[in-house]
Amino acid sequence: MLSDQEKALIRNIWTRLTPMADTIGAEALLRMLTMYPGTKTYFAHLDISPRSAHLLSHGRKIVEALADGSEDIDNLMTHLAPLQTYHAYQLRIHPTNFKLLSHCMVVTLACYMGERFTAVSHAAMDKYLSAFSAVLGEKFR
Ligand code: HNI
Repeated sequence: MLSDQEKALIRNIWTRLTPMADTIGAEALLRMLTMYPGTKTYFAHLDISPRSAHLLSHGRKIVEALADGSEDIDNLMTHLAPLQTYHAYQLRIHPTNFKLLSHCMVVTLACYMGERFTAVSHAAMDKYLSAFSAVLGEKFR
């Protein structure tokens, strides 16, 4: 469902942003935790104050997983199997939460990329994040 052009765009965005993965990821997380306080229940064991070491390191993991997945968009299902199992069975993250984080990630990208976050990039990123989220949420019962 993503065209080759969109896939290249997504890869390019994540490659460019990986050097600031911790900052971007932590900001997206903080936006989610602030706007949707219910999501805090999943992070009770972490220090979620702005730019805490936990938030930065967790933010980095998220962005790196998104960047990594963008290298293999046609095989997200296989590629994300371990992360899918972890989120569904161990962490038991309700799938609605992936939409919330995806939205906050898009807002964060818009803040950091400014004019480079074009309508075409936005649409492609929406599609990528919803495909990624669909896989992570699929096994939840
Ligand atoms: Ni998520 C752990 C990636 C959405 C709650 N998460 C991870 C890890 C990665 C990751 C990578 C670390 C795995 C490991 O250590 O092996 N998570 C992602 C991605 C998305 C996402 C790419 C969305 C696109 N996670 C969410 C959402 C929530 C969430 C929406 C809850 C609202 N994730 C967690 C929690 C952990 C976690 C909780 C464990 C944190 C810890 O360190 O204990």
